[in-house]
This record gives sequence, C-alpha cells and structure tokens, in this order.
Amino acid sequence: MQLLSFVSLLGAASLAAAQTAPGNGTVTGKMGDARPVKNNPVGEVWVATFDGSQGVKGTVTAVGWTLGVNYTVDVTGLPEGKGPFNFHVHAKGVPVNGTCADTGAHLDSFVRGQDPPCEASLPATCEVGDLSGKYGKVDAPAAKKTFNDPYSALDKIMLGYIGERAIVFHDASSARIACANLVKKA
Ligand SMILES: *[C@@H]1O[C@H](CO)[C@@H](O)[C@H](O)[C@H]1NC(C)=O
Ligand SMILES: *[C@@H]1O[C@H](CO)[C@@H](O)[C@H](O)[C@H]1NC(C)=O
Ligand SMILES: *[C@@H]1O[C@H](CO)[C@@H](O)[C@H](O)[C@H]1NC(C)=O
Ligand SMILES: [Cu+2]
Repeated sequence: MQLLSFVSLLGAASLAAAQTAPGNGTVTGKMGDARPVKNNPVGEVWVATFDGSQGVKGTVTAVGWTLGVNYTVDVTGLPEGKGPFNFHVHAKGVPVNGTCADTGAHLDSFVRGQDPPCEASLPATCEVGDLSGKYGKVDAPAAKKTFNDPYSALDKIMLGYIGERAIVFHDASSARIACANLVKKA
C-alpha cells in the first residue's frame, strides 16, 4: 500500500517533469512573458488589405479592446494544396516594392525567438506576432476567423505595437505568399 503510493507519487513527479520540459512552457521571452495590454484605444481600427495581386484577397482587421486587440481574418484565394497557412505580424512593414521578404521576422517584443514553437496553451510565452501559433492556422481557399490577442498594442510606445507592421501569410513550406501593412482607418 505504502509502496504503491510511493510509486504513483514518482509517476506523478515524472509526469510533472515531462510537462515542464524545455519546449513546453519553460521557454519565454528574454524580457519575460508578454504583458497584457489594458490601455488600447477601444474601437480603434487598423486594417491590412490584401488586394489579390499575390492571390490572397481580403482583410485582416485589428480592433482595440480593453484587453489587447480583437483580430478578424477574412480572406479568400489561399492556394489549394499549399496549406495549412501560418500568419503573423512581422516586425517591419512591407516596402513600396511589395517584397514580403523584407518585412523582417515575427514581431517579438519580448525577445523569445521562434524555437521551440509557440505552445498555444501558454500564449504569453509566444512571440507577440505569432498569431497562428497562438490562435491556430487557416486553410485554403477561404478563411474567416476572429480571436482576441491580449498582447497586441495600438500605442506606439507600448511593447507589442502592431501598427504599420506587416501581416504575412506563409504556406506549409513557410514561403511568404502574401503580405500587407496594418493601416489605421481614418
Ligand atoms: C504541453 O503540456 C500540455 C499540458 O501542460 C499538453 O497539453 C501539451 O500537449 C504539451 N505540448 C507539447 C508540445 O508537448
Ligand atoms: C472583443 O472581443 C471580446 C471577446 O473576446 C468581445 O467581448 C468584445 O465585444 C470585442 N470588442 C470589440 C470592440 O469588438
Ligand atoms: C525592395 O525594397 C527593399 C527596401 O527598400 C530593398 O531592401 C529590397 O532590396 C527591394 N527588393 C526588390 C526585389 O526590389
Ligand atoms: Cu510570418
């Protein structure tokens, strides 16, 4: 009886160790977990417009909320057979020549890096810009998805500021298939 409970204790201990192994929850930003943003201008709207010239057509909208930002992805034209698609806020905007390669890496305000991948159950430990890592990928041909990200900021002085940065869609090979800048709606 005593031995049995000792054995089950050991089992529980190794299970706990497995759950906190590197790559599952122990990796966070060098500046700590992303901080929830509570002072965004509620209702302020930013839109990334995909005009179809890169195949993807539609919008990714970011609306200020009392906790971070509400995003709505509403796009068509995701290429069949190339998904599922990741999408991120990247660190830089799209240059005038439209090259998605020049949008930098994911927005990573708390300096976490991409490896190991984001653990969706622990979104504060993920890169701020890794929206599909936190809230799920989308698939071809059309995607409509709404979610709240507590860590996205609409104020330039805040960590996690997403304004004027690019939303980038990647295919399953991680190629950057389409990008557009988040622009403040007048
Ligand atoms: C991480 O741990 C959680 C439970 O804490 C588990 O649900 C999840 O599957 C684990 N993820 C990985 C990648 O091991
Ligand atoms: C933002 O999303 C929350 C739910 O996550 C919802 O209660 C709220 O009404 C939304 N706000 C706006 C401005 O869309
Ligand atoms: C596009 O513009 C960026 C920024 O000015 C530049 O670094 C890059 O070389 C350009 N790419 C092409 C293909 O013209
Ligand atoms: Cu990306």
